[in-house]
Amino acid sequence: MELCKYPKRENVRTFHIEAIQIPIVYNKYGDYDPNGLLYVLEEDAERIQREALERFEMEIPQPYKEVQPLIIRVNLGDTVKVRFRNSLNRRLSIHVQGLSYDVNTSDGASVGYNGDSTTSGEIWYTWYADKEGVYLFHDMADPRSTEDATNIHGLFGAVIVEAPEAKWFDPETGEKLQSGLMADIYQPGKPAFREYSVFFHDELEILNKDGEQPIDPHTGLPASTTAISYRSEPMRNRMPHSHDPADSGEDVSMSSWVYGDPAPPILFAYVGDPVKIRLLHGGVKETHVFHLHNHQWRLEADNPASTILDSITISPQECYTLDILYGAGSLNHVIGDVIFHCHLYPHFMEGMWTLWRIYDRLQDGTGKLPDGTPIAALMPLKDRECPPKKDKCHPGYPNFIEGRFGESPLQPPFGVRHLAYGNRMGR
Ligand SMILES: [Cu+2]
Repeated sequence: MELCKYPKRENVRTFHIEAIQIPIVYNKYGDYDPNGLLYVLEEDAERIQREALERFEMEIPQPYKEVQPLIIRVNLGDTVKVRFRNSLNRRLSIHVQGLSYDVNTSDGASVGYNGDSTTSGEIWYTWYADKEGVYLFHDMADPRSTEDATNIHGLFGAVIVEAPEAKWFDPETGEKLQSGLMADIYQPGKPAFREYSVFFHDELEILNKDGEQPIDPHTGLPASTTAISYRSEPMRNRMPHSHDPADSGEDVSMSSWVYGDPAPPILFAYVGDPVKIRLLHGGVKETHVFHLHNHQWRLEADNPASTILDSITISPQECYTLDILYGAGSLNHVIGDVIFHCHLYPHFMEGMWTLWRIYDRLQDGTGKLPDGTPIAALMPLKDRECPPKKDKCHPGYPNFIEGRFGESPLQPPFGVRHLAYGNRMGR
């Protein structure tokens, strides 16, 4: 057979995407955007709308887990075909940044003498996945930054180009994954890794549970809200429980023992798991500084001489892949909750922070957090040693800490001892 006729794998991947409009609830305190917009896969559209509206109608509106920025994954070398259906009462599009496409048919924009590839109905886009990495997409039919436009309300997502032959699975169930912020990625010849997508976005249109503009309790002035992946945990909802200055320290105000878990998606791993964070700025307003505690990465992942970072400035519409050195828990094999946040403190206070939770024992879905919330199962990566099971003497994080929900957190056992105060384990 002539080499040029040698059969090759059919490498076209097709996605059917819609845009839906629903109120997006940003946290358990009922803060919400009444005019939320998001891209979803067509097969999920009806379920997501129904479930999200049901929770929105509760006495205090509650978030629905699957309301999240759309992430689709493809392999390097794939041709990506997207059928975009728009049933909303405005022109919309999908414009991808960084992948190749024909500007006349697949730009998702209406620019100069180029063809208009925005739509009021249905359109097909073709993109070429010619480089590994993470690529933001968003609506370019209305590129304005105002509340009348689409970006502020969440109309963005991303395509991740994985290694050739890589496959992706649900970290909770181990099943094949169609879309989702978090995935376990298996690739030939290299270790499997946890993949976490983290979208920063800002200057949202937010009302509180009573349908009013949220007010900063310290200034009495209107409070802004910043977000990670359609969720936000502003400090105005986590007021100190007493006037004791110790109750307003960071170790209390950020603690899940005192207030429960923050709203933005928590990242889960077993200690030592290889990890890539796909960091994106979905918004169009402000620059942020992504800062991750206790871990570092190289600015250029494949360059051993490259600068080592634990913070990176990210401007609107930028994307980075952070290949975390030494994996979850870093060199000191830390277990527990590791915070990440915008390092501009007003943004941090307005909600832009959450946790990376690193377990030491197998989580099979039967555990409970101190506030009673079930702990979701986490599939161990199959090419690593399975984490040990819990037993009576080794309940695993977070259950080995003798904390009580609603009370100030304690030091971990045999952790930092304070002679004056001690801790309950030490007494
Ligand atoms: Cu910021």
